[in-house]
Amino acid sequence: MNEINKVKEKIEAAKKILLLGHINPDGDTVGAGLSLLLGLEKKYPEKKIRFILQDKVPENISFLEGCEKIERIEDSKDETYNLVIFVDSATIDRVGSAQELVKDAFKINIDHHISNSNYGDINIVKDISSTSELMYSILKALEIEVTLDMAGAIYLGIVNDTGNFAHSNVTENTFKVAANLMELGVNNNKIVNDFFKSKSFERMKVLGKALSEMIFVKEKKLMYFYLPYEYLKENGIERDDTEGIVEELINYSGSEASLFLRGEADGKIKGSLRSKHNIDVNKIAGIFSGGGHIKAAGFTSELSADEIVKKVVENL
Ligand SMILES: [Mn+2]
Repeated sequence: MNEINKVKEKIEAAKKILLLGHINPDGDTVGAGLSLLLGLEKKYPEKKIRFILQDKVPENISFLEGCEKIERIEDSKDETYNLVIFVDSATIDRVGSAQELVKDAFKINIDHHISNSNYGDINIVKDISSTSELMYSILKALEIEVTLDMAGAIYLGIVNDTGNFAHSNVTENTFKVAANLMELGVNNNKIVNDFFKSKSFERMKVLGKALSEMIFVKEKKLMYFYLPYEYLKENGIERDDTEGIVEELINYSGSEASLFLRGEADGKIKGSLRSKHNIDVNKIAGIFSGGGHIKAAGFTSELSADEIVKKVVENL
């Protein structure tokens, strides 16, 4: 990793460093950003370092030690930074309104999405399970000691993006990193319970709705479900409550791909795609200017749900 020396130089030269992750933060963006925040704070106590997200950290992630240090965009409008480090964000747009804090700062882009546009002045983009797994090796390379709080954050990030070590993105290195984190004292059972087995009532109900109303397109082995915004609003369903629906849709033995569509307040539709074996859903998300990974991708579209389904079916 040649870039790492440049990264180190930039960190050492900067007085004020801003870390940014994506909108609707998940365990990986929080895990990668939080572990880096805690590590940098410890190694460079004289520097001002902040980790800012547009949106709130979901309940089932906020048990992580140090999570209270993560700030929201509205607390921090007027600051300027020498260095901005993006984590788990395939494009600059993914950080949402936090973009306005970037200004002329030097940009480091740390990510694992194959669709990453290499928007940084330095890009460390690797095809690996999670940005958190990547962050572990970056912290090591920066000679930052990984402590238990950082280890917990990284572990959760890996669990998030690998579906608890079940997806095809898991490699030998993923297990090696996980083993190292457990050596540091990570309680895997507690993290997995706090993260997965802490769903809200609304979340369980909306999952039930999805499972009873999902539609299967037999010719293309596609299982899909559309949740209109009105339903979300009327039933007090938060965005986090629909997490995981797309993964449930692909559990059907007959499906090779799944699509979950959710209406947004602005009238657009957010789409999530999953693939079981060989279908490249990154490509399909690309039709709607989205992206992600071969087996998991997403997009936002102004088309109607019917039009989106039609296009997806045509391209499968
Ligand atoms: Mn990720």
